[in-house]
Amino acid sequence: MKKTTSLLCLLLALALFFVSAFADTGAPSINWYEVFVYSYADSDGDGIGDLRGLIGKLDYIRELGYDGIWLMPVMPSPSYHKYDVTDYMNIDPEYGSLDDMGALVKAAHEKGIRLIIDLPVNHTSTQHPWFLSAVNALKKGEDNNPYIEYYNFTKTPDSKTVPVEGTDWHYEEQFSGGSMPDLNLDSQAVREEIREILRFWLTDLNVDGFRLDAVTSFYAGNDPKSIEFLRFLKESAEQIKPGSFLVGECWKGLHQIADYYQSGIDSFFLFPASQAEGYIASSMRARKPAEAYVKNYQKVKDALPDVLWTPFLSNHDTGRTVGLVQGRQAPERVKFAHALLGLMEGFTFTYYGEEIGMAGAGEDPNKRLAMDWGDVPRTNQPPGVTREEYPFPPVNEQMQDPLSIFNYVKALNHLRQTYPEIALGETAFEQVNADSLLMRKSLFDAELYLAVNFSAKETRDITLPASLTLQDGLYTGEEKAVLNGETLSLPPYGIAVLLPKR
Ligand SMILES: [Ca+2]
Ligand SMILES: [Ca+2]
Repeated sequence: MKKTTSLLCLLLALALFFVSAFADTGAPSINWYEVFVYSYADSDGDGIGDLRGLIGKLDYIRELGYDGIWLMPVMPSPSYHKYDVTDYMNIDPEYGSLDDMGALVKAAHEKGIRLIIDLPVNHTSTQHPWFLSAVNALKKGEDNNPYIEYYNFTKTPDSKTVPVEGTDWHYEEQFSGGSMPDLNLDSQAVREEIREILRFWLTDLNVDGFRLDAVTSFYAGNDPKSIEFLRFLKESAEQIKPGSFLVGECWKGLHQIADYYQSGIDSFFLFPASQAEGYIASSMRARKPAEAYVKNYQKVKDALPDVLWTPFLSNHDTGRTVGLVQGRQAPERVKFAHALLGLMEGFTFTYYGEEIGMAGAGEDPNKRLAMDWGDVPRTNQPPGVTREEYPFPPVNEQMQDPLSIFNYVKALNHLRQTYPEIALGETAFEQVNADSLLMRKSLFDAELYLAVNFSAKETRDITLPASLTLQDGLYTGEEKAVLNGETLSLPPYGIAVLLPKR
């Protein structure tokens, strides 16, 4: 009975993966790569990364083992980060043109890479024509301007409002000081605009979906209303292009994230697994790291059963992995953090530059440094950078070094692609010691085991069932796993892939 139930759950989960997330486009994209276009690759020599530059790196991304890309905002904006949009149906001229975007999507699809774009619709720029028109009208004392209802203007200010100069009006701004007035998402006119924006990108530009920015700020302090708005976004996207992939930024704890899944959005970033205090990095620091990892993994399973997870270590708003795991002098720790991420179920997201162990912490621009290719000049650094640090060699050097972080991340990505049980299967922990564990991944009738050594020393603590053979592995150094009868010896931070004997 138990088995039938869990099989049904698994079938349901798979149905979600294959039918809902990816209707007619084949296997799901399981390894996603987040790109900040500004800092990535410059095609025209003006020092700013652009879409044509990214097109030139698609082979790199594909060979590294990524089959999905999330682009931080590409729409016109007065800021370098472009989270304050002035035109939702265009490309910022710094990055290129709509034709370039069309070419990027086409080229990505030809290489089997899906592409989603950031959609910040909690707020616009103060320079958006809607806001300029509304404010202009209020200053003239006109109250019949159609754009006034697009924002939340009020005459009773609070800590989240900003005065409109020369009037007694104030507007809501959740991200204070960012020149980012919140949209009034109750307005039917705003919802119609947003539906048209979704249609434009999904249909005219043929992107595969969206990363939804700041979803808990849609209706700040009112989760049910934010969830209702997310449902509107999901239903609209499904009507426009079934199978569109939507992933939301709900920067909260597990239980609040679980509530947000009720919206029908495909997935939400697993913030509790990310950053220095998150499940992955904190497990590595624990006195009994394997036990800590399993305990954390189980927490996620309990809170988020039967939904698609999107775990990650870092993004453009967080410190980078090198800092999270004290990895500057210990690249093996950086590699192993990636492995602990990659062994998780669901779609993993990796921020550009993590594949070479780039550093970044503190002020936001420091977390968004120019990609370090080595064979071409870096782009300009984003304005406001106070610390430029590259602890490991650039891409072109790491490519040549079989023991580099780059080649480790590449091997990990390929492992996830070779054995879809890892990302899409069900995870069970067969043996858990203080410093090592044996996990089983099963998907329909396929099954594999992963033996993981969490320590900086060799281990022989795992006792294997006699029915397994050593198939593959992922190693931070030159030493590999050895199976002698039922005794498996694993090198420091070593991971062995074992299959049932046929
Ligand atoms: Ca450029
Ligand atoms: Ca809002």
